[in-house]
Amino acid sequence: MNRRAFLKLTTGAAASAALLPAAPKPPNVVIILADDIGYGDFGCYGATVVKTPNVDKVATRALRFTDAHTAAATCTPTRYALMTGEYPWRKKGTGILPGDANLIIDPVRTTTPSVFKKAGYTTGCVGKWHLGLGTSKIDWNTEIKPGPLEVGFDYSFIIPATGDRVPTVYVENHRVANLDPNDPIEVSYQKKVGNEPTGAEHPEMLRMKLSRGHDNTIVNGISRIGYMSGGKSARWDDEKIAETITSKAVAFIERAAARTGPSSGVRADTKMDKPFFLYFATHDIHVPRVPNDTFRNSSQCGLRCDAIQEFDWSVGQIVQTLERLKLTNDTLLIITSDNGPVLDDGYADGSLEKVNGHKPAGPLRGTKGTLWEGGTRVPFLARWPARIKPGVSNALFGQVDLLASFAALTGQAIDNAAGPDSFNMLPVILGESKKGRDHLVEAAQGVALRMGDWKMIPRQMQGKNANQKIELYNLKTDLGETTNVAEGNPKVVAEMTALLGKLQSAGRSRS
Ligand code: NG6
Ligand code: CA
Repeated sequence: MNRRAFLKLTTGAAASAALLPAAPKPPNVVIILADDIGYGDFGCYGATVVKTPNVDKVATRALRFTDAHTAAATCTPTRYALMTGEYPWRKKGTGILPGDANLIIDPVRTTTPSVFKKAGYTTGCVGKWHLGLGTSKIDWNTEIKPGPLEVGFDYSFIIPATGDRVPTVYVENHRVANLDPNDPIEVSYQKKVGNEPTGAEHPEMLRMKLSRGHDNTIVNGISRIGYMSGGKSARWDDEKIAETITSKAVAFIERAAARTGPSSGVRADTKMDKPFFLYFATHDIHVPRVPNDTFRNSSQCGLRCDAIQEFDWSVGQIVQTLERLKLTNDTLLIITSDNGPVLDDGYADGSLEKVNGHKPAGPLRGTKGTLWEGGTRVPFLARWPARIKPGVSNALFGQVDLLASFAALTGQAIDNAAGPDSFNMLPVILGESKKGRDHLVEAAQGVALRMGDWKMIPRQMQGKNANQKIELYNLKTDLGETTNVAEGNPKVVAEMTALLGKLQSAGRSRS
C-alpha cells in the first residue's frame, strides 16, 4: 500500500497529507499472547505483590486498555476468534481441545495471519497453538498438516495443545522437532498406550500433586491429560519451555528483520521492505507451572506468580530484540492474554495457598471459565512509538476485532465472509478514537452480552455458570458485578435479550 492510502485509512479524509509528518509504513506486528494471565496480574494493571518490570516498561510507552476482552473465558475458543474474527460460540467444536484434535480452522478462510501474508508480511507462529492439527488421526511421526502453515503462517514452532496435554513435544513447521524415527510417538486420549506409568497408578512418582484430572501418562515427573509413548528425544523439558520458545521467537524476529529494510522510525518507502507478523503465544502461566530455576521462588506469591515473572522475562527478551535490531519504532507490539486467571487449575502447586493478597483478576469478579468480567477482560497493551501516543483507553474492544483492524492497518478490504464478528477498531488501537464497540458477546459455557456499561448474563440452566436468575450489572458503578439490578431494569434486560438474540441468529455481527 502506498503512503497516501495508509494515511487516509488511519487519519480520516479530513487530514491533509501535506500537513502531517511523514507517516510510518504499516508496521511489523508482534502479538505476545499470555496464557491465563488475569486483569490484575501486571504492575501496570495494579499488581503490587508480583513484579512485572518489563511489561510495565512497555506500558509506559503504550496505550493501555481497561476494557479489552478475549472472545471466551478459555483458550481454544479465544484463539479461534483471534485467528478467524468469528465468535467461537457460532461454531461447534471450538471448546477446549484435546492434544490429538484436528484443526478447527478451515484453511480456505481469511485468518489474521493470512491477512498479513496477503499484505506481503513474513508471518510466524511460536508457542501454544491449541487449535488442532491435521484432518484425521494424527501420525506424529510423519508430516503433520494442515496446521499453522496452512492457515497463513510462513513458519511455526508450536506446543500442539497445552503443557498439561500430550504429546509433550514441539512441532516445528510440519514435523515433531528432534524426533528419533526409531522411537515413534503414539498418542491416545482414550486408553493407555505404551508402558510408562500414569499419575492414577503411581501418584507417589509425581513431583506435583494433583487436584483434578491430569492423571494419565507421567512425563518428567508430571502426569498429563492423555496417554503417550515414545518420542523420548523430542520431549520438552518443562523448566525450559519459556527459554526455548522465547529463543525461537527471537530467532524469527532476527530472520525477518534481515528482510525489513532500513529502520529509522519512519521507514523509507522502498519495495525492499518486508514487514513481519509474529504471533508469540507463551506457555506461561498455564499449568503445569514449572518455571526455570531463575524464576522458581522468585516471587512473593507462589509458583503462579513465579510463572508471571518468567513471562515478564520473555517479554523483556522480545523488547530487547526489537531494540537491538532498531525495530522498536516500526513495530506494533501487543501484549495480552487468552482468558482470565485461575489459581488451582488441576495441579495442587500451592498457588492458592501462597497468593499472599495478590488479586489475579484485580477488581473484577470471576475467573477463567466464567462469564463474569474476570473471565474475559484481560490486559491489553498496544505500543507503536512512531504512531501511538501512550495513555489509557477505556474503549470496549475485543481480540476478535484484530482481524479486521489488521486488514485496515495493511490497507486491505475484507470480504463479507471474512471475520463475521470482527470490527475495524484500528482508530481505537491507535488511540485516535475512544469509541469502542457498542456491544460485545463474551463466552464461557453460555454467553453474556456487554452493551455499553451494561453487562447481562442470561439465565443458564446448566453448566459451570448455571444461575437461577438473569444477571444484569451496571459496570460503571459496579465494576465488580456485586449487585444484580435486573429486576429494576426490565427495559434494559429486554433490549439486551433482543440484541443478543439478533446477534446469535444473524450468524454475524459485522454488517
Ligand atoms: C481443563 C483442565 C485445565 C486446563 C484447561 C484448559 C482439568 C481438570 N482441567 O479441562 O487444567 O488444561 O482445561 O486451559 O483437566 S486453557 O487455558 O487451555 O483453556
Ligand atoms: Ca488459557
